[in-house]
Amino acid sequence: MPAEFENVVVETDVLILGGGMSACGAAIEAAYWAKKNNVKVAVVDKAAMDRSGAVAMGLSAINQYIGLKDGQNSIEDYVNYVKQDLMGIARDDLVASIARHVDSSVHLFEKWGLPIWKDADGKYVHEGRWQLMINGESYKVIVAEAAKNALGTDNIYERVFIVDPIMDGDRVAGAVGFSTRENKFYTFKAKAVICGMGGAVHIFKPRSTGEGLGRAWYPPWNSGSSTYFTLMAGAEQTCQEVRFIPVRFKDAYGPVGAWFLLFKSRACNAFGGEYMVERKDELANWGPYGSAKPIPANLRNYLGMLDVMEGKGPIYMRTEEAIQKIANAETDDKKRKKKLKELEAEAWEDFLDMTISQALLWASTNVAPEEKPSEIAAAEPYFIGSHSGASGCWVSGPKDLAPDEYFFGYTNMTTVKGLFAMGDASGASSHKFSSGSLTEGRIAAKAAVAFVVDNPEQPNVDDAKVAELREKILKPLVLFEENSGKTTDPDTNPNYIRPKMFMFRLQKIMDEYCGGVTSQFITSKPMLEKGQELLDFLQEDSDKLGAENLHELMRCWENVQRLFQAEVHLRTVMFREETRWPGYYMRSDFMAIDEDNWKCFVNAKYDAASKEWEMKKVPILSKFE
Ligand code: SFD
Ligand code: AMP
Repeated sequence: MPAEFENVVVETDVLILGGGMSACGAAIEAAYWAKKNNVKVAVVDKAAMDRSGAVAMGLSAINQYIGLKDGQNSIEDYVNYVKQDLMGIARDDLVASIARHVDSSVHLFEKWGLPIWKDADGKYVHEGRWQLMINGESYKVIVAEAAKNALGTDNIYERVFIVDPIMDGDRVAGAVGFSTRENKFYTFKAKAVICGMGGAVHIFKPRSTGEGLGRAWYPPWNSGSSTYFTLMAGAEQTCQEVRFIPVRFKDAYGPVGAWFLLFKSRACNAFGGEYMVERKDELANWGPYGSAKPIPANLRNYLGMLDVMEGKGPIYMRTEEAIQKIANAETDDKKRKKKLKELEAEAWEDFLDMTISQALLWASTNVAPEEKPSEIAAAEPYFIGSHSGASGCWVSGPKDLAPDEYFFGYTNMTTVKGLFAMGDASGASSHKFSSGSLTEGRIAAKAAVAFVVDNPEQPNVDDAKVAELREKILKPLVLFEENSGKTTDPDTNPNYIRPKMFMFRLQKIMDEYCGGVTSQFITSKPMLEKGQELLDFLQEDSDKLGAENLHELMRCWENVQRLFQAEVHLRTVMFREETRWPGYYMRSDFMAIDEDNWKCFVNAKYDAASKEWEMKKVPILSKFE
């Protein structure tokens, strides 16, 4: 019960929220500048940094590497690529800010011990133009070790779940949360806070239900904490309509990048038709982006979806064809056999490094990728500012790259004084991936230390407000304790709702009304309005969440955070009256791109006191054009 909870107060200068890729980058950079400026730094992660966040299972590629030193590509090339891929909606200044530093982060990974594939000449092996192949099962362990060495474990708080910000007027003053293992309520007081609590998963009903429940492409433990925390602080959000729908190997969500780019595989429908070829005329309907190279991710999705809607599924990744084609390029029989073995090993390692369940599914369904194709499908929506989605905070660009309107003091600071965002938490700067997220963490941390040096006074922390937050956060334990004995089955009780049931309700609303898998990613104003009405009821019921133990308390708050991620998404989809990213979602009432009226960002803001939302259009400006 709450009375048994110890109050733990931590005072620091820079508080890093999250322990993932961006947070590790932030910790490393902050530690360096902190020593020079006598500034204290702390990291808080809901899990254990060695295996927390999206890279927990490892990865098989580093998806952002520019190759500046070798003159392979320029920063402008990358900026153009990202902008085209996002159908014209991206912040050039932010993308360039990361791109100009990302190579140095990749070189650090190698120095710390990450094996990056090399060819016979000692050059990195590319998966595609921007991607490098790695043996990345231990990627996160290696990066976390560097972060821990830089900061010292005394400054790292693991298994502490952050819920709300502490505010001093318009300035952030810290954060509150609770231990997921012990009865401890944490108050972190800080002069600057950097938010890197990842993206959001399980907002929409996943394809994997029942016995596969919980399996997702992106990590299920990233539950929208970044969006919730920054919304509650009053930070402006951007691109919250730009969800990411990844095409993945069906049911175990194995990524497709290595197959399309490294193995150069085709995807075909059940009748052998290749949608990227047969439907290429459709691309002309989508503005200047349909002729971009590569074709934007959402348009690639869309062409496949059209096949599925016409009943031409399943869609298959032609792994067998791709492997045989590469092996058959060897003229000598012995070499061909050797090559085949190598390719088989690479195919399995791709998943064993990154999405182990896909390898398990192959094994359990007798798939030999060199012999049999595998089904692929468009997955449920995810919120991820670092991949091919764009949702996150509206942050300041760097002074030298940002147009005046996009510069407000410190790089990567949100519209709230002292609050910074990075990785999945910062928006409109897609395609940063693991390497770019770590790089953005470095950039944000350097700026946050500068903010603390310029603003050395500790903002005021109102103890009464903290006590109020503590009561609110621990309330689900009280509701359960006081009421669970009143029914024979603790799952069915009129006085509280358990977090799992709450999550199912949220997912059903989003799936059916906001363009999830079962509605073929299609929605419209009337559907969204109905969805909003149902979300309002869910908002009311969120006050009645009940938790049996600490683990369920975390589940309760994860789902409140998901609810706010859902609402800001739904409202932004409703506000933008066009279909700009077919293949991510389609507005059946505005089934076309509208360059004249909607080639702009849509930004959203929440006022926690009045519970009111504000939506607005923001022009796309660039110093690059
Ligand atoms: O193949 C709280 N990603 C890929 N990146 C690449 O570079 N190459 C790939 O190959 C990529 N692919 C891929 C990727 C991810 C996944 C899951 C798969 C495949 C299967 C993307 C990157 O991983 C991603 O861009 C970065 O990791 C994003 O970094 P960041 O820092 O924004 O998020 P994080 O690493 O998930 O960390 C989040 C942290 O927050 C913590 N946290 N802490 C306290 N309180 C709370 N309430 C919290 N909520 C969350 C988490 O524990 C974590 O530490 S491929 O598909 O393209
Ligand atoms: P994925 O495995 O789908 O997450 O993709 C990994 C990387 O490859 C990302 O940078 C994608 O943008 C890119 N990618 C995946 N498929 C394709 C494709 N068909 N064409 C171009 N780039 C792709």
